[in-house]
Amino acid sequence: MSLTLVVGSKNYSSWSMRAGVALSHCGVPYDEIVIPLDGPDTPQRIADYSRAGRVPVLIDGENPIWDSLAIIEYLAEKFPESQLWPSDPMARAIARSVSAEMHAGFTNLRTELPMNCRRCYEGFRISDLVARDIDRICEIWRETRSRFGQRQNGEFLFGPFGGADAMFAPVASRFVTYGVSTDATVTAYVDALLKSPAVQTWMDAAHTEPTIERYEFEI
Ligand SMILES: N[C@@H](CCC(=O)N[C@@H](CS)C(=O)NCC(=O)O)C(=O)O
Repeated sequence: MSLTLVVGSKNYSSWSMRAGVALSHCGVPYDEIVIPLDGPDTPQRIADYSRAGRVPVLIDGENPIWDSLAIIEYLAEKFPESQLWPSDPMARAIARSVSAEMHAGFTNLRTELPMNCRRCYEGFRISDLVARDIDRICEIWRETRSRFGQRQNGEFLFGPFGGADAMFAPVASRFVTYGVSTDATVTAYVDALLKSPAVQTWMDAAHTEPTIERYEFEI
């Protein structure tokens, strides 16, 4: 069966990044279709692959899977050797909980700090609502690092790179873009995540894409 991942512009599409990073981590062959997010035909091009009208979409053979977290779950089942979820049931449940929390929440951060992998906005003012999202994200990272990641001698939330890290990769990119400063534990995790091979591959591709003016802003 052939795998095809349909994503939006890599520099701006954070949901695409989550699926793309997870699939790249699996180390299996796949085709990729990148749909620029600003074209007049963007909705139609996306609709060709998903009636939900959103990217990412993973197509396995003839079958589309049209949501980032559902894609990560599918990859974890299809490629168990990739260890996208921890083997311990409680660690796995917590990895899924924090991934679901990311998927369903942090709306203020996602709205006010859009992903832009190749920009660094100096002096960006973080609103109180976004600061609340950032505090909760850092709390998740500190707790999972101390309870699971460090105990496993890994650099990531649950030890080795996994699905929860893929879900938070666009947040790590935003921390750099918007100059979010935190403590040593969080900084070390952000560094490790951004240096991980799957994230690097995504960011390198993002750097070569055309700019979409309406997603850029000056401060
Ligand atoms: N819950 C979905 C959200 C996907 C989503 O909102 N994707 C955006 C791009 S990041 C999209 O497809 N936008 C369509 C458009 O801009 O036309 C997921 O997790 O995959």
